[in-house]
Amino acid sequence: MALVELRRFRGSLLGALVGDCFGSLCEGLENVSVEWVHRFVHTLGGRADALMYTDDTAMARSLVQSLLEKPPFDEKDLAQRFTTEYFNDPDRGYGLGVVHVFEKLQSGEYCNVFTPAKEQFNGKGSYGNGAAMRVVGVPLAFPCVQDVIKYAKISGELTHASSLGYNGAILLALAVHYALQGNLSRESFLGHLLSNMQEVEADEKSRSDAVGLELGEFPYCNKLKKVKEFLDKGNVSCKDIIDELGNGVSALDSVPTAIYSFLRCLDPVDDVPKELNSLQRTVIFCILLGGDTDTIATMAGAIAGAYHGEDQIPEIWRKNSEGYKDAENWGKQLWELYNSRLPE
Ligand code: R7I
Ligand code: MG
Ligand code: MG
Ligand code: MG
Repeated sequence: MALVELRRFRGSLLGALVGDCFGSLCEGLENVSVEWVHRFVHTLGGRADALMYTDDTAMARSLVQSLLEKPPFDEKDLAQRFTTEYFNDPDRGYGLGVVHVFEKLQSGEYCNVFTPAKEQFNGKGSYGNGAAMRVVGVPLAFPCVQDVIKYAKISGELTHASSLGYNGAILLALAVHYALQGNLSRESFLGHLLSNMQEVEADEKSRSDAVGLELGEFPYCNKLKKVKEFLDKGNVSCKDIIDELGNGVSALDSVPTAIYSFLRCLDPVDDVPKELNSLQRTVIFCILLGGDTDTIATMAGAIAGAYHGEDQIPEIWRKNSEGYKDAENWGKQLWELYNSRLPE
């Protein structure tokens, strides 16, 4: 395996941060106007305060810190960090269900840190996008695909016991993993993701969870095929993207949309200001979709940042994002960790 450049690690954490901070302004809106987005981009320089990050970044930060301080992976430490962070700063816009997991972990009545997540939604576990939105540290810490899959899954299972939830985290982690390698064609990028997800979704629990939710088997693979179809078509409308790929709070309705947004924004897009580079375009494109904008933009930003590198995130974008210095510093530390784990 070849050495991966530092700019990609910092780019991925910064892209994720900017996506969350900027996207949070529109979370839950059905319509985000092109005029509003243009005004936002052009007045960024005059803002007095940085935009605050939300639960997406709060949890991503806990995961990165745990990966750096408790290698290779310590689920108890991670559960503790998620919980402590939530109780220190609960008003970051957390999902409505996941707070029960933190309350149970805090109660001290659970010795197995995975049990509270299994009790969510009448024992079915959450299929929200919370496991995917925070996973970026995993592909930045582990160079080997099998480790990326394994730790994306375990880190997700602390809050999201439905395979629809943690498989979304696996897919997002894989997308960042392949983006880090740079220089992939859209076809080979999607081809790698599809082949990995065919294996991931073939297991018994993935099949039965998907069938139980009336989604049919291999729901992520089917969405990836739709992503390919849309890219081949070219100018697919916002409405078709929302109808077919989704812009909602479930992982299945948001992770493939983030992947699509990254790939579509490799080329210029109508409605996005022309002077923006590919990474900036990706973040703005996600915001224009409306719905779960902070989360879709943070996931697409993580992929785009890994692919394009931090050079595409201008100073003014960073400075408007709370905690950007941490992203820069942790990007460097993850880069060192990743490279130390490359096979000889
Ligand atoms: O997944 P999660 O952490 O939420 C992340 C979202 C992101 O948009 C963040 O920016 C933040 O705003 O929240 O939190 P969960 O509470 O586990 O899941 C989110 C939502 O998905 C839940 O509140 C439910 O509305 C829905 N959901 C389900 N609904 C029915 N049945 C998740 N799983 C189920 C389910 O099994
Ligand atoms: Mg959020
Ligand atoms: Mg919210
Ligand atoms: Mg969100």
